[in-house]
Amino acid sequence: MRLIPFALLLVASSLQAATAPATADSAALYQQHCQSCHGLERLGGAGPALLPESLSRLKPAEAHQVIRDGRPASQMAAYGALLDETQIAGLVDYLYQPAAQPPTWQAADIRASQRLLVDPQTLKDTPQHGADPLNLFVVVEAGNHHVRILDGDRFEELARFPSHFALHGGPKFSPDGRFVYFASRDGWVSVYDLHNLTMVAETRAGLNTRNLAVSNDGRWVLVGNYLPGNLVLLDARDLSLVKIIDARGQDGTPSRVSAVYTAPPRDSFVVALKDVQEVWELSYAGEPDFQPRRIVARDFLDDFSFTPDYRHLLATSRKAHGGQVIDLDAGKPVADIELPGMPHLGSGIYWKVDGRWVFATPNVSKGLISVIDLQTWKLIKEIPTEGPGFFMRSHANSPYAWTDVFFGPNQEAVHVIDKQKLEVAHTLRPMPGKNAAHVEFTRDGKHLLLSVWDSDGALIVIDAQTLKEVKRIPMNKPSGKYNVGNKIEYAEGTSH
Ligand code: DHE
Repeated sequence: MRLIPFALLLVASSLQAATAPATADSAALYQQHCQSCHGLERLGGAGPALLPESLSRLKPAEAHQVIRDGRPASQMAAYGALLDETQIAGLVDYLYQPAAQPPTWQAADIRASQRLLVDPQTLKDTPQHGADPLNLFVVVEAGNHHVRILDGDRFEELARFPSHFALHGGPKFSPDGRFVYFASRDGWVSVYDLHNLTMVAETRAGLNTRNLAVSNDGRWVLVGNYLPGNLVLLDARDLSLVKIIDARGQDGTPSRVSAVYTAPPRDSFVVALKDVQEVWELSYAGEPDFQPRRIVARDFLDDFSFTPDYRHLLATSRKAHGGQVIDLDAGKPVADIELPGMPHLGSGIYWKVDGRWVFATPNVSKGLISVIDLQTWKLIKEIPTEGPGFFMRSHANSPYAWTDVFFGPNQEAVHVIDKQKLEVAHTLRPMPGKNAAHVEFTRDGKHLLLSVWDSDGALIVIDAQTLKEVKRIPMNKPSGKYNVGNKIEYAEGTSH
């Protein structure tokens, strides 16, 4: 998917907010009031990192308000009584400026950050909660930086615990579904034991992280970073550092890492680079050396999806005004797919129509779902929606694919698409006026959980056949939720 315009939108809107220029006083104010929580070099501590890279999603006007009024339900205090408006505006300007010395995060920093949070001897090897371990849901409650574990049969909560600030992307699971791995935007990687409902270990793998992947043999965690631009390989048992792999193109150009995924049938990690036109494949079969196999792409890559056999990957291409298809076996791009708007191929899903695989992708700039034939790479259908969308989900046992209307005035709507007719069959508005978004099915596909992204939002359980609401669990911006069984089986219709 080509995500730049959305990111640019955030940055562009942030540039419109007026700020007073930072002065020498601003740096001193930072040291006096902020440094103890946000770190000496703004790298983060008890509070999040405050580097420009970390703040790209927060408008300066919002930062100003948080400094003045504090942030509810967090340790961020209000400084309005201590600092005047000009001092706050100068401080905000200071935070959005690059650090005088480019920040570094090296092997010694990663090693020093690693913490074991439980004595492994005390952990039991069987589930201690009485629920079906393969039908648990891991729910990220973004509004208050917590995670909930739900029993996917009874939709009851088994555990709730605080996460690092701003988890992002899908958590990933060990092959047996026992351990779940989280990444925060500030680079913290944590592993949680779903049998014992306890956090096991954490390590800060970078300063600004994209996402992580877990190898299909459960031995390795690979973390993709924007800052520093690298891949960090961790031992999946305790998150100790194994190796740092600099992200550089074959001509030495440094790059950020857009995304990393595991490709189970290939026993490899596949990595998209953001600033050089290369895809990397790193095998973890046998005794791996994690040397990247480089595939030259036709364009820069952001997030991407695999075809069902993991032979091809589909990524957005601005040059092709749509998507590029890369053949991992042949090691080269094989097709361009012309698509309108800004397709979000990383969120696409596949299913069969008349025995042929199709791939459907939402579009972050146009109200439509593009459906592509995976044999011919041709666009076969455009399904109109009420506005641009972000996520898509289905299940092999469901006749429907679900997609949101994430952007624009109709963001309360969610479309239910008939997978065979390739048309919207139903449009639901689960909480009028509030953003209905991300969906995930139970392991058997009989129910689905839908997020309403609002501080006064909810996780809504829906019967996948009748589309009737079964249960509503109030939550503060539940972002993604992930079913253990679907994830470890890399099930059709869910994210991988
Ligand atoms: Fe995400 C997944 C990139 C903004 C919520 N998002 C991903 C992944 C990538 C990505 C590469 C896949 C990671 C994985 O699952 O391993 N996201 C980006 C961006 O580049 C972008 C547009 C801008 C940015 O600053 O990063 C972006 N993402 C957002 C949001 O604003 C969202 C809506 C709220 C948030 O939490 O920040 C958001 N992204 C999500 C979620 C997933 C995700 C919930 C997991 C989807 C899944 O079902 O697996």
